[in-house]
Amino acid sequence: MPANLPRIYYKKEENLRFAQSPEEKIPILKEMLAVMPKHKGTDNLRADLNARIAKLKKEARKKPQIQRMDLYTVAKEGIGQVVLMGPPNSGKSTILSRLTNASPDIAAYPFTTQKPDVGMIEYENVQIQLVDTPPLYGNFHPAWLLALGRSSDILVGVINCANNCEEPLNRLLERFEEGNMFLQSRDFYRGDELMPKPGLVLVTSAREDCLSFLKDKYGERLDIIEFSLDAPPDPIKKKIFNSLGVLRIYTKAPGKEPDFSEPVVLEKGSTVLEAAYEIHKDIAERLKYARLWRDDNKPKQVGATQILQEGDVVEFHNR
Ligand SMILES: Nc1nc2c(ncn2[C@@H]2O[C@H](COP(=O)(O)OP(=O)(O)O)[C@@H](O)[C@H]2O)c(=O)[nH]1
Ligand SMILES: [Mg+2]
Repeated sequence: MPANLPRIYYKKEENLRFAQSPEEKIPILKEMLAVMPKHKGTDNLRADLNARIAKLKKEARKKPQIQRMDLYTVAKEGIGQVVLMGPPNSGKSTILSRLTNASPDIAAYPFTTQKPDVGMIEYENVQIQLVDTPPLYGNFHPAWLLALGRSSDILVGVINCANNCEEPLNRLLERFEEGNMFLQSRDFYRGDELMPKPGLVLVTSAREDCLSFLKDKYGERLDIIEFSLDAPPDPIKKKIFNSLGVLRIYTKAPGKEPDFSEPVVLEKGSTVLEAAYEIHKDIAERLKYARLWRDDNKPKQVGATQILQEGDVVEFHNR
């Protein structure tokens, strides 16, 4: 019997390739189990995944240094995890305090931030987790720092270009690459590089000529965005949301209005079936068709493979 797995399963399997420690791998394997339909065709695969999880748990217990790392893995919250990373005094903690309700220590000396600080960005009707980290500085960064970057949904490099324009960016990209993260913008993100990492770069204290130089030289591959304390934070929140590569849809029951305060958040390119899986496995397994409202047009009857767009309203109909 063929397994008939949803596409989201293969995406998670793909993420598994980049995970390096048991701490990174276990949650991904659990997510793969969660989206796997329950039937005879998946029995072997489920048993196999459970065995892999058990083995990884054993491995994690064996290594005491990994347990210490555990302290600083950050449980994901909201629609995505965004990790700020960069050299000392580049403005990471300032950015966390500007974009979220968190109040990290901010000071003009290095190593003010010793462990991850977490805040939530409120963007329209969703929340995005923002994580501030200790400095990535030569070889002096803690071992868990790069693992946190790899397991993030997007990585935001932070540099200060007050004294030097190109060098901080080059050094940061090199550090990331040493950690197996090839930072690139979501639009550029083609997945054909060995270890692509979607994200962006925030530049603090940059002169206008430096910013335009960096955008000219790196702009095709990377989103380079100015961060200034004087500017309103909303455009930066929007860029962060966009680089998550997700879309929001709204579900409704027949005869009722959709609740626009509670979006269902899906990866771009997701189908009606994947939306159903996101809500509940039963809805997905019993799906017959859906009604779709888009751009104020009349509702349309669509099937499971219909690709969804930002703002779609969907009504599921079961067998
Ligand atoms: N002029 C200016 N100073 C900033 C900016 N962002 C941060 N700073 C200052 O840079 C110093 C280091 O900031 P902090 O956020 O603690 O950097 P971190 O080490 O990367 O977390 C502090 O004195 C901040 O007030 C900015 O956009 N413009
Ligand atoms: Mg800091």
